[in-house]
Amino acid sequence: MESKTISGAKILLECLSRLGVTDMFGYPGGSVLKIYDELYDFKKIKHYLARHEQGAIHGADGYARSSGKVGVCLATSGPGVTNIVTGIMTAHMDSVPLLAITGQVQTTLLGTDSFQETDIVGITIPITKTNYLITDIRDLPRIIKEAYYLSKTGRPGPVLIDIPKDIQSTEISIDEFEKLFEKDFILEGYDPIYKGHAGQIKRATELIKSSKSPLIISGAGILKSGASDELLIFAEKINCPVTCTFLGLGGFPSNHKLMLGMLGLHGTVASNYATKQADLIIAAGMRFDERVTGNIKEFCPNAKIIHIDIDPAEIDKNIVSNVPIVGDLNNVLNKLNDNLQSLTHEEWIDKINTWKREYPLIIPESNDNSLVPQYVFNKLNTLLKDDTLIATDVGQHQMWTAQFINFNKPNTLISSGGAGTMGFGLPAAIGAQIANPNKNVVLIVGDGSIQMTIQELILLREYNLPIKILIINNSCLGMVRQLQEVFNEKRYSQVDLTYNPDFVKIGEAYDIKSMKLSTKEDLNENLENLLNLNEPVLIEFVVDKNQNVLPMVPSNYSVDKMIGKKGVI
Ligand SMILES: Cc1ncc(C[n+]2csc(CCOP(=O)(O)OP(=O)(O)O)c2C)c(N)n1
Repeated sequence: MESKTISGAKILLECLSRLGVTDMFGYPGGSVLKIYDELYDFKKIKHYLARHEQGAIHGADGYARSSGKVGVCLATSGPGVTNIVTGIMTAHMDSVPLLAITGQVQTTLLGTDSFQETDIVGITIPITKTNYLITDIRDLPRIIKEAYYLSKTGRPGPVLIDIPKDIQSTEISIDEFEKLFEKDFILEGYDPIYKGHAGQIKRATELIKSSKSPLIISGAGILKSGASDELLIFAEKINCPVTCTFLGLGGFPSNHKLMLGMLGLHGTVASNYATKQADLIIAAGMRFDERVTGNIKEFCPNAKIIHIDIDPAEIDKNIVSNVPIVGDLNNVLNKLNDNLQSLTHEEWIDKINTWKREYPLIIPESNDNSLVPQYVFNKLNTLLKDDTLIATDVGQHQMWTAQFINFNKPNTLISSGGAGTMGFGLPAAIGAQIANPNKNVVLIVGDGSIQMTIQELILLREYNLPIKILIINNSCLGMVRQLQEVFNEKRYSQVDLTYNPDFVKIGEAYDIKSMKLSTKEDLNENLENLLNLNEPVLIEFVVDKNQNVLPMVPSNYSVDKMIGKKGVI
């Protein structure tokens, strides 16, 4: 006879599945035993077994970033959940919709320092949109629905649900479960504003009409609200140059004539100069992070600011705006497009084009046949197709990716921006490939960062993921070495990675086709073919360690005070 009851663990899976979850990433343990037991027969959700919880959470993150769906990660209590804290923080900083489901010791043992007990709800308060400890199975259906809704609406973000062991194994009748699931939830005080205020939009329209040198700064909000098409119409209509934050790359086509590239710390000269001279900044879904503003007191000194964001907490947080508009960018830009006639700013655009011509990105010459990283990136840019998903890790390779690779399509860059989490790239690429089985996924990663989550390589083989892993091996922790060169008189403290493993052998040990490319000839002969193979491939590029990411705004300087504008410091 079929069971007429349902366990907390099964409720969790059933609710997730009804909400549309088809994939989850995780790692088992004693406190999630019951959930894994239910998963054994539950065919509606596919589980991907990472080899470290950090891999599981970044996997869920890459899945979410590349698809817009909610990423789900499951971890056991104690060391299991503390291993996902970095990933939760990473998702929180970049507003990624995630559900972290964690096991907890049974309710009667809470607060007793029981085996593998940790207060994960306490730990993650500042890095989740909200979090829950379940103490009554009857709350479970509502909370799962609520958590899912919260993670993906308004400004998206991670939500954590901590489920004690006894709640997972308690059973209630199926009838009761159905009734509980049907019930609507009420979220007091949570009411994201999607429609911008008409009066403010009118004020913005007037400012735009009277501006002589406007600049749009496009942030990740453009991508999250799916407003790239609206932005394109808007920028073309008012003939306004566009610059992007790092996470905003892809929101406006890199190859568009109005595009200036990235701004800020390693931004283009044209972008940073433009912020200095603009009389109007239209900040769209960006948060004036210090990597963008440099010395905030000297940022955009001549400009009025229109700031559009879905999160009211962002308005006037770092920069005080003249016209604040809280709302969804799609709606707001749509409205602005309706209000505005075509405009021209020829003089301003000419000025910007002069900067673009005068300060292009430089590829240093290598005397012999050896590889400089910029040469590799420039070549990659000619080979990678527009719809390729490009995941990166953190460091110089990440910034060269931002500078040299054209992002012409939305949501094609998957990278840890706000947190800058090393070890993010490989598992995030895995998540992206799982969410997008028909797309090409390429990971660009440093020799330092790949070693932080290298164990996840086995998932490429196990789940047949044809990801191309490109290791930029400069035998050092390049980005820190660069800082030491510029700020610490070349006292290269603990950044040397001469003792690296043999990456080709590592790839082969995971049964992945692997190859080392050390010269321009090697690269020109092999790279294109390797990128086109329909199987996982690991390519190690051996590059000059002395190269720096330039230009660069020294810490706390005004962004127009870049060093290395001509490619040398
Ligand atoms: C978890 C973590 N630890 C330390 C850092 C500081 N950090 C930023 S970049 C970097 C070096 C990265 O080296 P590598 O992966 O080899 O890339 P490269 O800069 O050489 O391209 C370090 C140590 C970080 N961002 N994240």
